Amino acid sequence: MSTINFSIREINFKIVYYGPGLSGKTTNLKQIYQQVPAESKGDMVSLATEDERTLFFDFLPLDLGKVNGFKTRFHLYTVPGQVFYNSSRKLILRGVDGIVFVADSAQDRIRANAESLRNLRENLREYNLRLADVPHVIQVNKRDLPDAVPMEMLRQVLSPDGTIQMFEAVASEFQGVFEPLRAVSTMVLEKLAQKA
Ligand SMILES: Nc1nc2c(ncn2[C@@H]2O[C@H](COP(=O)(O)OP(=O)(O)O)[C@@H](O)[C@H]2O)c(=O)[nH]1
Ligand SMILES: [Mg+2]
Repeated sequence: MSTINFSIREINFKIVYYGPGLSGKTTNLKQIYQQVPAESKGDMVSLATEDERTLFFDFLPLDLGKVNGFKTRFHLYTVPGQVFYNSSRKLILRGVDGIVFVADSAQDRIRANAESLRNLRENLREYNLRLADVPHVIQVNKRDLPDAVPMEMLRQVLSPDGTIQMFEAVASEFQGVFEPLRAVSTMVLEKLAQKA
């Protein structure tokens, strides 16, 4: 749910990077943080364990220019992927405007991807939302892996009806990082325009 502050002409959006553990969600935010000029970003906040795994979330505020005279501020969040952090994942979905689902191309993560997508749908239900209600795209990350599963197979698993836009990425090499963010941001803005 976007929040609009009319007095300072600013719209805030919440984008959540969701997906199984170690698929590259934090890497996306770090890469975005590095590429965006200082005046367009706030501090990136990571609450991580000693081995750098996301404990609660990573957070990055981004200013993505003006729309109809309103400053658009995007708040990017990631979730921890480990099974036992489901309460954190659920909490971070509160008020979500858009979702980038980061899938892992590794052969042995096919099930983890499917399970995480199922978990996303289940957690959204707690807010009376269906995935179809929330603008979302899939980033298929780690395309550089020698055992990367063919895109077509991942599509069968994650979007069998072909309705979800999918983007190939090597987030660690900064490939395919901005495309899914741009796509979901556009969808979020279009949805807002429809409501207005
Ligand atoms: N081979 C490869 N490794 C990646 C890629 N993106 C991220 N990684 C690595 O995957 C591991 C987990 O990444 P991280 O962003 O912490 O995953 P998260 O649990 O989803 O936040 C790290 O070692 C990253 O360097 C990629 O595109 N290709
Ligand atoms: Mg992480």
